[in-house]
Amino acid sequence: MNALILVDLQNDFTPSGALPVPEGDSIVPLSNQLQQKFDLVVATQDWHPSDHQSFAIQHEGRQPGELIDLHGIPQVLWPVPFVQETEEAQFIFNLDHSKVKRVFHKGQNPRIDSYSGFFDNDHQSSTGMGEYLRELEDEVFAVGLATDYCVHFTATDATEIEFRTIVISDATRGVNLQKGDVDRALVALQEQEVRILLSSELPRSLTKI
Ligand code: VGL
Repeated sequence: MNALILVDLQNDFTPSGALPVPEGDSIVPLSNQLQQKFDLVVATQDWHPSDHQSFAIQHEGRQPGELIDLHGIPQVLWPVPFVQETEEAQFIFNLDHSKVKRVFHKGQNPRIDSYSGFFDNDHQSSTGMGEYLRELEDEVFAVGLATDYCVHFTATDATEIEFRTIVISDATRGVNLQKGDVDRALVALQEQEVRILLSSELPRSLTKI
């Protein structure tokens, strides 16, 4: 059986958001369409407290895009995206979420980021998504934002905890803070035995993939 994970399809990634991803909102219609093929659809949302330490503004003299050591873990500093309960943290307005069975919030601990939908970046706390999916499915597909951060980390963790993992690459878009980040993320995923497919390569029935 298979599940689709919609990764962080949230307003702050759209062109008017705090962390616009080039063409971030363009994948919403495809993400809507793909949901129809799946037995189960779940979603993740970044859900930061307003003083989250991944925000550059929390570190005097620092700018978004800089890399720091945050309690022993490398951390890119960001503007102020995905503050919990705000409109900017909600699903992108035209995302159909009527099939979404569960939404897993991440990044709620102000001291540590959570790019993955499964665990915080130190792998100490789980969102519960792995346990939830494990009871129901053994194969997971990921779409969403951003290819080079949350999709990458979510798919890496999925394969590490032994789901068969597929990223549908045309239903993702990346930040590309450094040119080539998206391509490097996709290569790294393949090296971790994550399959990268285009939506056009998906069979009509997903049970045989
Ligand atoms: C993300 C950068 C910062 C993501 C979240 O969802 O991919 N990227 N925060």
